[in-house]
Amino acid sequence: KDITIIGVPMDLGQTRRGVDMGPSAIRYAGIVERLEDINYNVQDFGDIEIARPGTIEETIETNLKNLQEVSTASEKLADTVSNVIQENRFPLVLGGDHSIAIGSLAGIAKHYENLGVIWYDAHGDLNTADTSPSGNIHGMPLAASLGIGHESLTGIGGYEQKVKPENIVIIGARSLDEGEKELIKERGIKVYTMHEIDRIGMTRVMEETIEYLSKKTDGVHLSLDLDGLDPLDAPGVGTPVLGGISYRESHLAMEMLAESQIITSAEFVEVNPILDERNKTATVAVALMGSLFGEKLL
Ligand code: DIR
Ligand code: MN
Ligand code: MN
Ligand code: MN
Repeated sequence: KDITIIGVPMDLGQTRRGVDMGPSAIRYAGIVERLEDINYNVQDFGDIEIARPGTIEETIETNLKNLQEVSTASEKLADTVSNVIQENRFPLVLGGDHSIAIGSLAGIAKHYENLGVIWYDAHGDLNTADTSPSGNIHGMPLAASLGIGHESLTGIGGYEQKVKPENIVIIGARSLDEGEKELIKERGIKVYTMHEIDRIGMTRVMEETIEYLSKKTDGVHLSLDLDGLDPLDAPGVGTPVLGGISYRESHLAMEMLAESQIITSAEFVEVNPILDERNKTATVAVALMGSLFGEKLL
């Protein structure tokens, strides 16, 4: 399938500057060439325009940081992603912080009856204004996509629920806030924490995930936060957490997804070149995208 790359230079969903340069860093690491080398037709849409903080008048009383700017950008991204799917192309979204998943999912989910989501992340991103310890919207996109949280986030695209809890699989979790743990139990969201990955291995985690989702979904979105990986392999992220998924395990996961052919859209987020070591994290992201799209050694 033909691929359209959409850059989202968003850094307003959290407080460390530099993640807005993620799309540039990933392009510089050679994503277009990498996908063309395995015979895809690749179109680079360029970047979604993001307002600078404070340039949109705040009309809402809230503890959520940069809510209006994030919400405005999310609507733009949702429209763009939706158009790409309409053109029968695969949307590959490059972040930017993880708040952009709100817009991606809003644009994607309306094209499916039962969208599945793989959330590859150290975190659950299941906070709301009430449970968030930080007020950072990048800790909320999965909750917002379930229809839980501030209506300026849940209402993007003109509808509330983008994904059903039983169609979500979180992989790599090792830092969850209390409210997120409650939501996971209450809604029955499937989670493979680092404990399960260590215990049963990435092979079985992916076999089970693919089996679980392919039975009941008609499309699967991969939302990959680079902080799902161990900071030794992906140091250029804003909220690193020790004890993460390795580079090798992540390649295996992407290769198994490629074989399964269940992935219908994807985003790679939280690459922050200012916090990185010689663009290592963007390079890892590009290598993982290569595997996701079927690159093989032999
Ligand atoms: C934390 C951190 N749970 C929060 N979340 C992050 O601020 O809500 N998500 N870093 O990727
Ligand atoms: Mn995240
Ligand atoms: Mn994360
Ligand atoms: Mn994050």
